[in-house]
Amino acid sequence: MNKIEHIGIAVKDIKTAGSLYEKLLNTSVYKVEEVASEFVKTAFLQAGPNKIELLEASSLDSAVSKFIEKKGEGIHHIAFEVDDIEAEMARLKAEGFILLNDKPKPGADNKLVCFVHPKSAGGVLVELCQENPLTP
Ligand code: CMX
Repeated sequence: MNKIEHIGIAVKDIKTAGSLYEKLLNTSVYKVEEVASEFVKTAFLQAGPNKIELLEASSLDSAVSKFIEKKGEGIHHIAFEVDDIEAEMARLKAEGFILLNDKPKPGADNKLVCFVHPKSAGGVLVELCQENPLTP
């Protein structure tokens, strides 16, 4: 695995949280994107080399909605950049980690992603991210 690609933060309202994080990080939201397949609205901020993804649930069925209901707003996942997501998924599976999808799936910000269940990863929801070669 390479660097941390981003940190995902669950928020109740992406506009309110966007303003808060813009002040906190002294930068601007540079991209807002709805990921229909994950039932989330996302907003991205860059602070130096660090990327933050704000996540608002767009449906009560969303993983983010359940997370906020149980734990409140806060850090939801850590995403690591990988060069070869299928190889990394095979490696983690062989090591006994529980993958939440069998194949890489399209995620926000032109990435192919796979999530690792927090129960198998020390209580942290981990995301693998690879640039999606099919998108510009
Ligand atoms: N971080 C740490 N622990 C988490 C968690 C998170 N983000 N989300 C849930 N958990 C915990 C729950 O609190 C629960 O703990 P306890 O058993 O101790 O109470 C445990 O994980 C298991 O929960 P579960 O009932 O099996 O499953 P949930 O319905 O809570 O779903 C998860 C958890 C991880 C399977 C689900 O959130 C998921 O599939 N996530 C991957 C997809 C996703 O998060 N999409 C949104 C982001 C998309 C994007 O970044 O673009």
